[in-house]
Amino acid sequence: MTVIRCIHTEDICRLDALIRGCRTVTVAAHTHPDGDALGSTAALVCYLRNLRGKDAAAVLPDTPSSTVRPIIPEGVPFLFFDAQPDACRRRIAGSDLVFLLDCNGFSRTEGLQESLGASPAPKVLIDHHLHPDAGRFDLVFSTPEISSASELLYYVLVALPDICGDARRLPPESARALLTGMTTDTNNFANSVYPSTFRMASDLLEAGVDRDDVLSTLYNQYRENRVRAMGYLQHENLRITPEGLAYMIVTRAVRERFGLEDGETEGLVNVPLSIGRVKMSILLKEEQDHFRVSIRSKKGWSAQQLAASRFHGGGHENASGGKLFWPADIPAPEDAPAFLEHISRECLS
Ligand SMILES: [Mn+2]
Repeated sequence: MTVIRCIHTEDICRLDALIRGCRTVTVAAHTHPDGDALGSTAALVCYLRNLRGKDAAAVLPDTPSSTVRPIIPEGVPFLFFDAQPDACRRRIAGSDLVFLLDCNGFSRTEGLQESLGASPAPKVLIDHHLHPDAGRFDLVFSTPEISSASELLYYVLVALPDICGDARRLPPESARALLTGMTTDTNNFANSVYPSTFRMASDLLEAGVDRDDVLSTLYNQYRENRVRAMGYLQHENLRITPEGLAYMIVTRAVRERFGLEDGETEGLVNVPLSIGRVKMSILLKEEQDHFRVSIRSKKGWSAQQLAASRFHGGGHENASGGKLFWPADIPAPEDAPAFLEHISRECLS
């Protein structure tokens, strides 16, 4: 069986004891949930409900976009803070075990932060981002040397005595959600793939997960507008600096023109990296008083450092995110291109 270095037998025993001793479980993840956040939370909730008989529910800071929402299996309880703040607060207050997945600390759970921090329940972190806020948790499974939170959760679940290394014992909904989460975070086996990632995938296919159906759910259900907007942004909006920084800015006007929904630009930031001379790619999305920033970099250039030093953010070495505020960081949204050109000269030459 694959051994993931951050998974220790004594921690698995403690986790098993925590699960045995609890009744009501909250499984939380980061804001703007992506496929990995949804896949991993859905997988854990299904495991806890179907195999351990617990009253488990996922509680997320905000409603997922329509592109990733189909990842949630039917009938699995999910609560979203932006839609039902009181239900989320009650759920967290009434839980005697709390998990945080795909997220290195409570600070990335926005509206949930206060309730999660105030909960006296034991807390378990299962995550693959850098710099885990380990001091706030009773039990931590964390490593950046893995594809996704879904993969790490897979190896935690199969180490538990009731699964005992046999993926076929996982509830089918959990198995499918784990493969789905890993597929989205690796961009369908394109980045952050480790030997353990392929092993997990083979195990899950052997356990009966229908990968064609997973891929169809993820990549063949887009709206026509999204495809047209992607074409427009790459043709009309993409700029590449002499130093090799590619950037695109999804303004409110672009969003309105194509009727773009939150989440529909997911993956677009990766596209410019296919150009030989591009070292880093940045996508800005205009919000109320800031841009949401996604950064991807090629090997040798750190998206993580740029996100931390210029965009109040972080993440992974080659895939990070953050925010760019006005008037604090730039005078007005129109000044974003000049700001990016400046960063390019400073950081990439
Ligand atoms: Mn992830």
